[in-house]
Formats: sequence, C-alpha cells, structure tokens
Amino acid sequence: MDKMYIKDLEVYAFHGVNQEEKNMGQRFLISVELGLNLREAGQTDDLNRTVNYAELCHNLEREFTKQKYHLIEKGAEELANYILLNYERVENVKILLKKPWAPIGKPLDYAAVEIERGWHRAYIGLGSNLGDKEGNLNQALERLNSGFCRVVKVSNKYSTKPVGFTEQDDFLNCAAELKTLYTPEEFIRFLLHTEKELKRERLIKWGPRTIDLDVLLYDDIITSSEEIVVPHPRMHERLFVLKPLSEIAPYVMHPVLNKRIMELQEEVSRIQTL
Ligand code: PH2
Ligand code: MG
Ligand code: MG
Repeated sequence: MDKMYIKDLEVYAFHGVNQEEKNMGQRFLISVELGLNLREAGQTDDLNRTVNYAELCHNLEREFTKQKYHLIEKGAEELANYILLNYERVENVKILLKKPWAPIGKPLDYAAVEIERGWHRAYIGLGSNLGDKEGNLNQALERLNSGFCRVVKVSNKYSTKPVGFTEQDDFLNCAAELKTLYTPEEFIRFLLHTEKELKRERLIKWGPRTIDLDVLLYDDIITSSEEIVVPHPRMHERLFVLKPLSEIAPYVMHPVLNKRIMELQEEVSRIQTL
C-alpha cells in the first residue's frame, strides 16, 4: 500500500501521570504513517484526491490538545481513531508518539509508543423470526452503522425455513459487509450488545429470536476462542447464510475451505432449499 508520512510534528500539550506535567505541559512529537491509495492523486495532480497533510497537521494538533490524558498510549489511540474516522481514504495508520522531556529523573532521548490501527472487513449473517422481522433486520443494520463500524453492502432479504429446531416460524435472513475498527472480540461484543438492544432473549438454543447477528468472516483470519470462532463453523452448511452472502461476496475466499462463497453456495444448493 502507498504511504504518506508526517515526521515529528511538534505539539505542546498537558498529558502525563504526574500533576506537574498536567500543570506545566511539555513537548510531544507526533509521527504518523498513513496507508492509502495515492495513485489517483498521482495521476490527476488533484489535492482533493488525497489527504492534505498541512490540514492534517493542524487537525492533529487541535485533537491532541483537546483533553488531558494520563498516558501517551491514550493520546496515540485517540489520534489513530481521529484519522481513521475522519479521513475516508485512509485504510490504516501507524502512530509514533514521542515524549522527549518525559520527567523520569534521567537523561534520555525520548520515551515513546507506537501503534498500528486500521479498518477491517467483516461479513455477518442476520436473521429474525419474531415480531416485525424486516423491521428488526433494518434496525440492526442501522445500529451497526455507527461508532467504529460502517455498513458497506447489504444483500436482499430471504424468507427461509427454520433449520435445526424446526417447530418455529420462518426466518427472514440477509447478509452484510461491514468495515470496522474493532478487533474480532470487540466486534462480537458489539454484535451481542446490539442483539440485546433489540430485545433478543436467549431462551431455547436455535429457538425463535427477534434478531441473530453472526460473524461469518473477519478479514481472512482463522481463530477460535471462548468468545468467537471465525470463520463461522456452520456457515458453509447453511443455504440461508450462503445464498445472501454469495450475492454480496461471490468471489471472497473461505480461508479454511479455500473455496469461494459462490462455489460453496452452489454445492449446498444441490442438497438444500431455502
Ligand atoms: N438460525 C439458526 C438456526 N436455524 N434457520 C434459518 N432458516 N435461519 C436462521 O437464521 C437460523 C436457522 C441459529 O442461529
Ligand atoms: Mg445464528
Ligand atoms: Mg448467533
């Protein structure tokens, strides 16, 4: 990926664990490395197709001095979030935040932290078979398009027969592509929180629900923890997942099975109907 750099932007601010740092303030040096596509700007010579680094420097100074933090970790995290949420072209950032006058009672060049943050691509499956099914899916999508998440694409909605526990009403299912700044664990917690807000009650496993939000894919990671298993362990067996997903992500690879979503959908279509 192309890069843009700002090196050692000097900003006077009042961050620090010690009270004297909060009173007196000190110099900080902010370095940022932006990952973004510079080809369009390179071809057109148009400032509107890139990031204006002069403007960015002024904005970084303003953001960095808005509040007082204890930690340079917090300062770096806030700068990364600010850039990613306000500069749409930027896909990832590296922030190096130096504190050359860190009051540690010893001479040093600087104390510093460096963090890397960026947008991740996730695909989720949505399902509802209780109450206003379409309304529930729409409300969930609206809530997911906020904070550290953006809804990028949504499939059509399909009425599907219940799979597993079959003595319940038909589902309405769809799939969505999201971009998110959350880690996989934070992302699943955000989905569970959204389910709760939409009055999801967990009574019977695989039973009726106002809303079910499942992480299907997150970048091309393969991971299992108590909290989250990615890719979703049953997604490749379920037409109610693959049909909508292959509409918005036909060529995306399943990182475990090494097959495209379209191919998985075709395989399952031979033995299953919605
Ligand atoms: N979800 C389940 C179990 N069975 N069947 C359909 N048709 N749609 C679902 O979303 C669904 C299901 C567990 O999450
Ligand atoms: Mg589910
Ligand atoms: Mg679920």
